[in-house]
Amino acid sequence: MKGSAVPAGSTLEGRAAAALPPQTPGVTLRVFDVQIPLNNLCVLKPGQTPNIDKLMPVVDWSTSTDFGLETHFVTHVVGNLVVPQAGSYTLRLASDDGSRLLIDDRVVIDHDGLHGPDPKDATVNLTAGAHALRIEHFERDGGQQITLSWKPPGAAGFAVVPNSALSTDADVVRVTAPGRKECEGIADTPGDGLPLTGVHPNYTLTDLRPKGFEPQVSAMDWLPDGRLAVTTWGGSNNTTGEVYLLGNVTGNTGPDKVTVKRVASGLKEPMGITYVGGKLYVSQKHELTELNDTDGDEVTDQYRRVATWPFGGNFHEFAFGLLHKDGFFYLNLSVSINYGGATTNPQPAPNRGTTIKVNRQTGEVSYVAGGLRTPNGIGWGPEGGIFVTDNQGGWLPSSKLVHIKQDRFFHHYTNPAGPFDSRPVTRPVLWLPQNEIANSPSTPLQLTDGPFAGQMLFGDVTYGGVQRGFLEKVGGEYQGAVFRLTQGLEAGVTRISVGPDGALYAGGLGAGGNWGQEGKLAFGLQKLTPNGADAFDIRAMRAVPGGFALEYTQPLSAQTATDLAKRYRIKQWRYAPTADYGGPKIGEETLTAGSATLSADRRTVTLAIPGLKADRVVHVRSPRPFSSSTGESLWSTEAWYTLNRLPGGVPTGEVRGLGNKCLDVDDSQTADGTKIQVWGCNSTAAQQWTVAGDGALKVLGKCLDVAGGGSADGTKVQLWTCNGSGAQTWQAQADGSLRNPQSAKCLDVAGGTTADGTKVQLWTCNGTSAQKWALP
Ligand SMILES: [Ca+2]
Ligand SMILES: [Ca+2]
Ligand SMILES: [Ca+2]
Repeated sequence: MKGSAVPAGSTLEGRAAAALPPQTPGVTLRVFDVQIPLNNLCVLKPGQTPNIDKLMPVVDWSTSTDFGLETHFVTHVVGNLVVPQAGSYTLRLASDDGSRLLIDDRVVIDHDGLHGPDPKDATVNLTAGAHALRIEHFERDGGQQITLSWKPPGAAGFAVVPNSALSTDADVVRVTAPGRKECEGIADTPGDGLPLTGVHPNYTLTDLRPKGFEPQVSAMDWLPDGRLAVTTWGGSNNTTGEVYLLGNVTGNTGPDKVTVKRVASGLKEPMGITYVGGKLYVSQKHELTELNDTDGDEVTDQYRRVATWPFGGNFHEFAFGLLHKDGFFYLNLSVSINYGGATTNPQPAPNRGTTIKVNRQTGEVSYVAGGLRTPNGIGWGPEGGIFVTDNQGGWLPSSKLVHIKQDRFFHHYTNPAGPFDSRPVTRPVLWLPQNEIANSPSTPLQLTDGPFAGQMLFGDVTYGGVQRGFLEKVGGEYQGAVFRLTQGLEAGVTRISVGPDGALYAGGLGAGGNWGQEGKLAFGLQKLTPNGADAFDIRAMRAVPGGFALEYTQPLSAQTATDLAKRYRIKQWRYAPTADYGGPKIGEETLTAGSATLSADRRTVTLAIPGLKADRVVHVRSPRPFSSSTGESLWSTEAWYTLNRLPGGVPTGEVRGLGNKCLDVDDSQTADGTKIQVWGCNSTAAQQWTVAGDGALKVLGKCLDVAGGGSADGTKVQLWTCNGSGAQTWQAQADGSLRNPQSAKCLDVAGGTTADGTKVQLWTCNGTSAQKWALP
C-alpha cells in the first residue's frame, strides 16, 4: 500500500519499454494465506514467499480456483498496463472484498473495506506504452472477486482489460510456500517486529561493482595477493557460470577502483570456490573441477575433473559451497525437488541431501552426514566444526542451522534412503523461524574479531541481509539464539566472506519472479567494513537455569530498567517435522517473565521464566522504547533461542534410535519386568526418559534395567524399580551407542528392525545403527 493518490484526470507517465526485463502477456497473481479475518487491506511483512504465484491472462477472477484459496487471504497483482494510444482512460475496479489499484506507483482507485463486488471508477490520462500496474486486495469470507475493466478513448462502454494490454516478467522463477503469512502490526517497525531495512551502524557499506559488472555471485574465496575470486551462477540449467578475479576490493576502495578479470567460463552452475596450493577449485553441479592455467595469463586453459558424485540432472541438484582442510574438500549436495518444492520421489540420483568429503589427491568421495535438503551454505564454526544452513521444505518446518559431524542425520528423508536415514535425528543448532528471521539462509561463517567475536553470521537470499547467531554448548551440544544483524544491501545475500581487511563481503543473487529479495537486484557485490561503533544491541542470549540471561552491548538506561520484567514479551513453541513442505508452530504458548534482574554494570538482564520447556524455540521481544544509558535505541529487539536442552537441570525427553523410533515402555505399564521396545514417537510419558547423573535412565518413575544383571547376547532389557545397581547403569559413547559397563555390552534393537513393538536387548557392541541412540 505504497504510493500517493492521484487527483482525477491526472496524467501518468509510463516507463520506457527498454527498461523492462523480457515480458509475456498477462499479469502475475500472488496470493498470501493470512488466516485472519481482515476488515481492511493490510501491509504484508516483507520477505514472505506467497502461497500461490501464477501467470494469469486477464484480471477477472471470482472463484476459489482462480485465487487458490477460499477465505482469509491477501492478493497482489503485479505487471504492466500496456496502453496502445495516449489519451483519457476510465479504469473500473470491481472487488470483493476491498482493493486498491496503483498505476506507476500512484493510487488511482482506493476501494478498501468490506463489500461485495461493487465497481469503482477513476479517469486518468495515460501516455502510450507500459505503465506499472499493481492491485492489492483482500478476501475476508463469502464471495471473492477482482475484475479490472477499462473504457479507452472513444470506446462506447467498459470491457475487461484485454490480455494484449497486460504484460509481466517472462520466464521467471515462481517460488511458493504453504503456511500462514503475516501482516504488519500497528506497533511493528524495522528491527522491532519487522525485518530491518538499514545497514547496521557498526558497519560502513561500500559498493564494489564497476559499471556494467553485474555478477550473480554463487561463491567467493581469497587469493594470497588480496584479490577476490568470485564465481557467477549463469542461470538455471545453463553452463554459463564464470570465475572472476577482482583486484582493489580491500581497504579504502570503490566501484571505480575495482578491477575485473574473467579467468574461467562455461561452468555448470558453480556454487563453491576455494584456493588451495596455488590453484582454484570449483564445485560445479556434477563435479569438482581444478582450474589450470598453462600459459601464465591466469586464464584457465585446462579444466581437470577432480571428482564426481551422484547427479541426476534435476535443476535443484546443486553442489553447495567448498571448504578445504588437511587435504580434503567438504561440500553439500542438495536433493532433487519438483517445481513447486516437493522432494522428488523417487530421487533420480542416490545419496543426495548429504555433506560429502573429497580427497584432493585421489578424488575419492565419502559421505559425512545426511538428511539435508537445500543446504545452501557451509562454513567453519566454533571448535573448527562444520556448520550448514538448510532451507524450509519437506521434513523442514522451518529453515535451520545444523552442526555437521560424521554419521549425523538431519531428518530429511529421501527415496531411496540416504546413507544415514536409519540414524537418530540430530536436532538443529538453530531453528530459523520462517519469514520471521529467515526464508532461504545461505553461507555461515564465524567472526573472529569485533563486538560479536566468536559468533556466527549467515546471509539469506529471499529474506535478505545478514543474520547473527550466538551459540553455546548445553549438555555437550550447541544451541543458541539468532538475531537480526543488517539489511540495506543491494541484493539478497547468497555468499558472505571475511576479507583480509576484516570487512564482510556480501555476494548477491536472485532471479526474476520472486526468487530473491523483493525490490532488490538479482546480482550484487558489496562490503561491510567495521567502523569501530558498537551500537546498542543484544550481544548474547544464554540459557540459565529457569530462564535466560540477555547481555547487551551498552548499559540500560534508568528509564528502561524501570518495570524491566514487563518490557519482555515471550513465546515458546516447537516444530514437528513431517513429509509436508514446511510446517506450523506447535503448542505455541505465551510466557511471562516472573522477574528481571539487572546486573551491577547494567549490561545483563537475567529473566526468570516459569514454564520454559526443552525442545522449544523461545522468542523474546522487548519492544521499543528500550534504550541504553546514552539514549541509544535498541537496534533489533528480538531473539529466537533454540532451547533443545534446558541448562543445569537433568535432561529429560525422547531417546531416539533406529529409524528415528522412540525408546518406549510397553503400554505405559509400570510393573517390574515390563517390556522396553521401540515405537513411533508420540510425546507420551512412556517415552520421556530422564538421564540421571548416576548413569540411570529413568521413565515412569522406574529404571532401564538389564534382566538379572546378565551379560549374554539377547539378555532382556526391561523396566525395573531403580536400585542403583550396575544393571541400571548406562554410558553414552562417542559413536552414539549406549553401553552398560557391567556387561560391557550395548543397548540394541532386536533384529535391527524398526517395527513398532520391537524389543530392545543387550548385545555385543558392533557400531551398527541398531545400537545408535540420541539422548535428550
Ligand atoms: Ca470466499
Ligand atoms: Ca468476501
Ligand atoms: Ca591461460
